[in-house]
Amino acid sequence: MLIERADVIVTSPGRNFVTLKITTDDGVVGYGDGTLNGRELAVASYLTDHVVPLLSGRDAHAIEDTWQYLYRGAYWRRGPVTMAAIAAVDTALWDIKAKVAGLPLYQLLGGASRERCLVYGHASGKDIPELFDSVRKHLDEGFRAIRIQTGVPGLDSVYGVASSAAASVGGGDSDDRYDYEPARRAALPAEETWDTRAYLRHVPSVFEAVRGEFGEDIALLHDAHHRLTPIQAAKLGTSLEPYDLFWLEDVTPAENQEALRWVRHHTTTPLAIGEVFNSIWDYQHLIREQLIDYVRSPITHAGGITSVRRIMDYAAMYQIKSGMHGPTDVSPVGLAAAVHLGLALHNFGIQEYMVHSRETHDVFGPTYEFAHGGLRPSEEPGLGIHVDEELAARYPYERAYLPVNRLRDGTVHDW
Ligand code: KDG
Ligand code: MG
Repeated sequence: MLIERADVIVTSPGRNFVTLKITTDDGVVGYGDGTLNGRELAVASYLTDHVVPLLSGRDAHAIEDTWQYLYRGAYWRRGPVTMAAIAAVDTALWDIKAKVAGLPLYQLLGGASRERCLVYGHASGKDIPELFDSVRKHLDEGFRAIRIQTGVPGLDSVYGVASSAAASVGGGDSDDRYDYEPARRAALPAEETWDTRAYLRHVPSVFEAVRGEFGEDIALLHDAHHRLTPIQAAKLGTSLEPYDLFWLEDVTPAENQEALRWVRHHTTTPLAIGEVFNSIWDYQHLIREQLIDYVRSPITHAGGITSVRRIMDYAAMYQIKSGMHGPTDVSPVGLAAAVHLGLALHNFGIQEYMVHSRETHDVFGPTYEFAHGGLRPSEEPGLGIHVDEELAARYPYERAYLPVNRLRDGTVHDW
């Protein structure tokens, strides 16, 4: 079975997505996600100009060989653009293999290790009452694990805080959907102002309030979004210990693996990192020295199912679990792949689930199902994705950027 053609689909049903569609000579179609938020067209060009011309005539079943061919063959290894492009090809080929086998993809990855994948939703509010409403909505919709982000007194806009926290999480009929979409459609990125001391003072009181209101049972998570130094991160981890977090995410900028050693030596709050990593090498020391508890890489940004599986097998040797990134900028194709892999992995931990908008659902037609606080893929062969290409074409690409962050004195800071 040979690859006959590959087509790049760029669509923007509410936000931008890059999807690769591979078609074999006997007409089997597979899809892969290569969306890189705010830099989508770089991946689209990498695929169209440099990868698609290499694919036709290749054995569609030779997934590992194609992965190595694209990774080693480019000479220029790693990087978010390259690895998102490889992920799109890899995922599409797994979709095809599973369709040909007549099996849902998770069966090819070893079969189900559990009933469904526990997910966490995003609750947020500019203040405590709004946050509580958002937590209640999530609990009503069946979430058992919830990420908590709030406004910080004195700061106008803070990462992770939705504009409309009280509305439906996404499954309901309200048009006024609960939404936190950081990439804004505009000619220039929005600029936000940041104050680390104000943040560090405020966050423990938020978790104290949430535990006081909702009790000890819900799994609570928090994302520091790369903004702290190791010693600030250690202080935050220590101050949150009484509230028993499921994890504290991205406490320091991700490039320096050493930073996590300092954090780790000070706090027993579990640590998650890696949504901006794209290679197993980014985890080399973190995993071997057991400096983290959860691996955040999604299939979409780390080279596909083939390479995330490799990272997770390495992590399994050190009792480290998966916690794949699942914001709305990972498309339903990427989320479906994550849920198939998550169902099969022995060291699955949790899956992020930031519900996509209705327009996005209509374009991609995912068949995974949310119930009892978890996601489960459908039993149909492949990934269980049905892209409506005519509908996709009605949503042309619109330039959008993630925000830029500045300290009060104007210095650019990590966003
Ligand atoms: O594109 C950037 C978002 O995916 C990121 O800001 C979301 O940190 C994020 C998360 O944990 O979902
Ligand atoms: Mg994050």
